[in-house]
Amino acid sequence: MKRKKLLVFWAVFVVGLIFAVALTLRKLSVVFAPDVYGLEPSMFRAPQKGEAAITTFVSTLSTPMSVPNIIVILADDLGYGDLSIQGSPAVRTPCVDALASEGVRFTSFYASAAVCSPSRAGLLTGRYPLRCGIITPLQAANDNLMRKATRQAGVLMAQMGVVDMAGGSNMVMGLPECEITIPEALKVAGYRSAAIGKWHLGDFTVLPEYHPFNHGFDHFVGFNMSNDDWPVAFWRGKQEVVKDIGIDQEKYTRLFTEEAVTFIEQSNERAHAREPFFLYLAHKDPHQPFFPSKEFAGKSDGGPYGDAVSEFDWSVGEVVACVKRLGIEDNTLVIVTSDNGPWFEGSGGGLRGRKGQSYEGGFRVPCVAWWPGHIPAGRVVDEPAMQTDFFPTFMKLASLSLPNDRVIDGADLGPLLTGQGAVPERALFFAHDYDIEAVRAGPWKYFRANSHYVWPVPLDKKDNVAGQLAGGNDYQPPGTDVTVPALGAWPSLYNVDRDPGEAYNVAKQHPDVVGAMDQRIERWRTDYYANPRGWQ
Ligand SMILES: [Ca+2]
Repeated sequence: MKRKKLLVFWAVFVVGLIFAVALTLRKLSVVFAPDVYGLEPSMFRAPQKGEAAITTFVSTLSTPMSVPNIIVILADDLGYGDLSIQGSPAVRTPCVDALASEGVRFTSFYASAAVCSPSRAGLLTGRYPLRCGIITPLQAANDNLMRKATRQAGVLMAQMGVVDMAGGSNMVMGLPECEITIPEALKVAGYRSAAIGKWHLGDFTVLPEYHPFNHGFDHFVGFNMSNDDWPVAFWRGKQEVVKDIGIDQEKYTRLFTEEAVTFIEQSNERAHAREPFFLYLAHKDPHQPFFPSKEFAGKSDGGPYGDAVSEFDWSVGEVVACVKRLGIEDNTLVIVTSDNGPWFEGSGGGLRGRKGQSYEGGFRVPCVAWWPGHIPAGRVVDEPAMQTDFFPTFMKLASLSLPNDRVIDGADLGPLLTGQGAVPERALFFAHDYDIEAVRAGPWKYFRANSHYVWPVPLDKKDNVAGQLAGGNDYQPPGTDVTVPALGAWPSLYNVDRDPGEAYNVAKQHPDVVGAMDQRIERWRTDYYANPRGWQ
């Protein structure tokens, strides 16, 4: 009995201690939080015009004879170099390769962020994810105390500049309802939409407002979170089917593929004949941990990662085969891409950096678009583009106006898809947490800083503790005011047309470009902090 009491005492003591540490870190993180941002979570939840209907913001421009079905197949953490058509020596991707040879392949295509949740928010809204308050992967709403405390420690350390782990510092717990997503807008043109696979835009098992049904999707089968966010739940519509899939993940790529095929078939049946569809098939592959099914395990030369890529490729083939079988290929646009660069495994194809980084390896992803009769076969487009471009591209195809009350950051890719023009000259921005670290315009990519230079220690940031310590290595010849950086010179400028590996900093040779690019970042930051949501 005495022993039991003692155990209870210690249990209460340990839990209390964890609470105290977590609360202290939370308090400290507020003390250390840089207030330059001036951002408040409430800013990201408030709609501009109350709960107005979508038709207040999006309207039909004309009544076209027909509008295309749209399918976006999103890989998770698939690297630029993981396609055989882009040079993978270890993985064969015959289905994506075939799509590229029958369609268009983009070689400078960027995700809107270098990690999952913000990237998906950018893809679905056409806006930089900073605008909706999602800067880092969203966490489970009821995560355990230890993980919450660890994250708070990471936030605190990040704010002190010791490590670069801002995880947990999102302004919101999921995609705010007041954002307008692709399926919400397409609904104005009569589209029926499905999300199949990984959601990761709010843990709707605890916070139902973040369910895909509240973001314009009519059909959902998939996970609430990432496949490594245990517990991760499997849902069908509004029904939780499996509370925690654990490591029983082998069946899901096939299951999601079959669900996608069923959705396409149903959409093509008489009952839905007049409804175009939008399918967002977001696979878990090849995000780690890798659980390829029996049919693929051990079959590639790329280990379990390569097997997962092969299975993703197979899934693309199945979806395209379905479209061809139904004879709707001349009315169906299929896009295959990835939410960010490769993480612990996978290939950036010679690009510098990986997932989480603003270098090309973090942001530049595969992108193939296929639409027989509309997209000429076998084209390669080197012009830069970003996943935020999908929203305005699809609006144009559906003959819809862009929302009239907010900034849409993307541009219509129609001219690049058809080969009949270009997109207007513009800049693409690369954010890491709340910092715009880099900008791409024309051949140039300019960095003010890069927090992940040596992850997770941000040695390159001279405005924080770690950076200042590293700066101690700078050499100053006695009696001079000259300082020679020992670890790296910032800012940096790369000509990514000639130097996609970002190997040669040419900032000193092109001070005019540096100046212009720096101004572009500064202007964007100024506008953003004055009007974070981009309301117009
Ligand atoms: Ca990802």
